[in-house]
Amino acid sequence: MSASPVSLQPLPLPGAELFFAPNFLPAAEATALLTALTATVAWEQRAIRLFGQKFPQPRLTAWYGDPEARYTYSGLAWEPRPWLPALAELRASVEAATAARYNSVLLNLYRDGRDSMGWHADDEPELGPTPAIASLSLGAMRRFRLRPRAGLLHAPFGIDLPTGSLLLMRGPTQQHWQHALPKTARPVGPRLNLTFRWVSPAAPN
Ligand SMILES: O=C(O)CCC(=O)C(=O)O
Repeated sequence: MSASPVSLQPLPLPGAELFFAPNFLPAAEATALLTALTATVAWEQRAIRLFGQKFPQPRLTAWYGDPEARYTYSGLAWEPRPWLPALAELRASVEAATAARYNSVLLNLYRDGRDSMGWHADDEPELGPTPAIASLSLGAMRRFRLRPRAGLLHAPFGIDLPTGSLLLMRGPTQQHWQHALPKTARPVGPRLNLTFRWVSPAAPN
């Protein structure tokens, strides 16, 4: 993997610690990874319960990690699948670039502009209060949005995440900000996101 070391640039936002590397992976490597992961990851479309009804999530997902990295969000429990070699290699380079440890990765595949991720913060107890979450983008440009949580007066913030880019959220970011990956009416190719996380039992915050 030729990605590291790279320097992550800080993105100033009050109450957050955000860092960004637009060219974490070379374009050709990002394209090859998108093709390989789309074909080899065990994608699922899981259902979430809303207002007493079940709805399919508007994206495909998968969870890989160390055996202890069990995770629950939106009422869905995840048992980690064993690391694919490509994911293990990426974890090592993301750890080196972000100076943090990760024992799992959540993959989200937004197949077209109708797929999305709603507003939320990654504030589940098993992530700890100040989690480092490293988000690698592959495929079509991904518009990533942040908005302040109650108590923080600030305008919403948006950033375009190109293929091969790496965004790190850490420190108190999840306490003060929510994030989302909205639908788009623009014709758009697949957008793939990998978020590397550390899930308890022993969260290294
Ligand atoms: O696709 C994205 O960047 C959003 C991912 C996300 O919010 C999450 O996995 O919690």
